[in-house]
Amino acid sequence: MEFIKVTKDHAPYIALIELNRPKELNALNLQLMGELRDALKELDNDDNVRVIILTGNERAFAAGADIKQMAGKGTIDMWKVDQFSTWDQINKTRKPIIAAVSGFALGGGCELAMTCDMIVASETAQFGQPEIKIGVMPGAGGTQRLTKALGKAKAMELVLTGKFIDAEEALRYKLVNKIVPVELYLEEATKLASEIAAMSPIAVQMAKESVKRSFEVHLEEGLHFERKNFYMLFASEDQKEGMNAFVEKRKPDFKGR
Ligand code: DAK
Repeated sequence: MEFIKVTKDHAPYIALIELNRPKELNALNLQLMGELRDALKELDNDDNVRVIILTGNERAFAAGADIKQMAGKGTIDMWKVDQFSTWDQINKTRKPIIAAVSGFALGGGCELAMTCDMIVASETAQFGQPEIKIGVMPGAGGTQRLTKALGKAKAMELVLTGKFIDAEEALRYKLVNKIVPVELYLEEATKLASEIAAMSPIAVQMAKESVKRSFEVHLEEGLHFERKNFYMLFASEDQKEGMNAFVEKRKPDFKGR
């Protein structure tokens, strides 16, 4: 891996993926995106990993797709490149992914953070979809996810002007879970990840799947999906452990079975 760094034992059951093209503000070139896809796939299959944190560095989470790599491309070049496999992989990763964002999260970088399940932001974080300023528009979910998070008026403003919003505004619009001082953003993301990692990983993954489903289907269908997952969890040892631990007034020890 040249452009990302993967630490599997960042904390118990928590893997850390760091985007690592600091000079280019973590601009997402094709190699980086391929590495990210492969790492997520591997971590999703690793029983010792329950939660994944995705981060950049203090200055930039990611300043978008690599404009220098895209500049000379034509439609067919863009179409031929298998870019969607990375976004598909993020979307289908069963384990929760927390984005720990500091500095710029722009264009594909903002889309990447929004595709994660939660965002812990440093007070220096800036979010935006500035593609309009370079003659294009968001292409990896920005018009959809930003609109769902911010509502039509604000999303339209950001997408059509390329303006950024700061961490405070992102929190107000419920784009991020919390804001913390810059020196604490990774620590806070790790705390949140650890809380989740202490739960049954099967229940966590089914709950994540159910919450995500609410974005895809109408209420009746979503409730039906949720109910099936709820019943399914009674086939797990973790359900017995969790409920017995409650009755016995002790801490549960979930095994992911
Ligand atoms: N691509 C390539 N290089 C970038 C970059 C980018 N997106 N962003 C920054 N850099 C490079 C700069 O060129 C500079 O490199 P050198 O000139 O030193 O070699 C270095 O990073 C530092 O940047 P600056 O000197 O510009 O730093 P400043 O602090 O002055 O400004 C900035 C920071 C973030 C405001 C500025 O760099 C900026 O505006 N960057 C571009 C932001 C942007 O427009 N992002 C959107 C890109 S388009 C899709 C998947 C993804 C996408 C679309 C489709 N499919 C799956 C279909 C995504 C598209 C995009 O994201």
